Amino acid sequence: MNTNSGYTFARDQYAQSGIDTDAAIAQALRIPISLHCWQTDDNVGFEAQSGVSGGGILATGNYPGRARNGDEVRADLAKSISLIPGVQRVNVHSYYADFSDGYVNRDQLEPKHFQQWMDWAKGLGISLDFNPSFHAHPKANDGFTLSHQDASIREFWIEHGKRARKIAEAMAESQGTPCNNNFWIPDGAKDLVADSWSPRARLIESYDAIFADKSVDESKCVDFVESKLFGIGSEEYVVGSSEFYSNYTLTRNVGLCMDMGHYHPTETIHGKISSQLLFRQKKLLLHVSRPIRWDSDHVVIFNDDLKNVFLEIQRGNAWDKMVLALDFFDASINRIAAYVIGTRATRKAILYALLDPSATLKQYEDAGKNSQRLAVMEEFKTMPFGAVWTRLCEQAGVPAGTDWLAEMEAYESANPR
Ligand code: RNT
Ligand code: ZN
Repeated sequence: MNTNSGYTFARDQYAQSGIDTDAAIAQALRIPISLHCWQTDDNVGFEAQSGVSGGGILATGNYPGRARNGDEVRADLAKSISLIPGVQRVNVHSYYADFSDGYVNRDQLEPKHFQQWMDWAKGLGISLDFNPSFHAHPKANDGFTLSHQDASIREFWIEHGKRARKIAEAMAESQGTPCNNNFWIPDGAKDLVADSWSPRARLIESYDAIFADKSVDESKCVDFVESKLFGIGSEEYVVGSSEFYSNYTLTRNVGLCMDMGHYHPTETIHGKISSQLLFRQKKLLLHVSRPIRWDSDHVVIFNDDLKNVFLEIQRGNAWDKMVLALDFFDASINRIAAYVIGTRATRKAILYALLDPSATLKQYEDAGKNSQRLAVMEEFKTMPFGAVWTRLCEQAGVPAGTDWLAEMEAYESANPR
């Protein structure tokens, strides 16, 4: 299909509003998106020894093709990345460590357990991000980790957090770009608690102990902590709430992670971004996700919630203050498809935002011309955006439209699991 004429028309249409589509494509391709390794294998990881799963998160569905080992996880990620335009990173969780020299518990992990990941990333020309893992482990069975009432359990998890920072630092050194290191803990309770205070007080102490290690170079290991409202088994009470982490990160100068699925079921996050960023020096990490009812992790699609997040970033000129990572898992569809659909939707929403007539809207607003502002916002929804997206894919050398489906199907047939 010759899409050139479509693009020429689109470029002219946008140019009439002063928008440079070529520049928007170039910028959209440069913005890194971190692909979460845990979609490949439905969050199972490589710790067969621990014998537990879940712990606050759960991938549902029985579609075949789950990756069963490190090689399959990495092959699936590489295949997915080949079908997605732009700069991608890969986000590794600590339960995806390489145990070929023998299993070690999470308080014993070292950079060498992730050497395979670092070598692989180098070969692919991409960078890694990291996550200590506080779920799916016997010492998380009570539903509490860093905020547990038992000091020995807290100590175990504090040590894990400290080691994760060293691993992230090693990744940064290996790849020559900072490694974003995200802490999410499942701590909370299914039902009413009598004391919501003490776990939070202990959580402050535990994080302070983890971040007290000043030998870690914070320009290499960039730490974030992720809030949540409720989870499976923590429906009533979550220790690390949004308010908790907002205040913790501000007073400690640690990065905040906002997951789009971690708020009330009808609550969206775009309106929160400026309120957060205006108070901080550190970047904001976004877990791009799609909440549906009780689930926070459906495959991301190009919907209003997603568009509004990136429009907000564009209108505040805040691209440099954001770190973008994906967080969804669906075991009911092909795992490559999940990545390709979700990541392409994310990059599509980035491009969409970069084509926004932000300057015009602001001029109207400053002049009190709110009818004009609304009219232009509305008109832009039907601009020939699809042709610009197609051009972006072609420029990046990845299949445009749904042409990637044939490659996914061929890969699926060639790799029966
Ligand atoms: C869980 C958090 C967290 C996890 C990953 C696996 O609710 O969103 O980010 O999904 O760390
Ligand atoms: Zn998340």
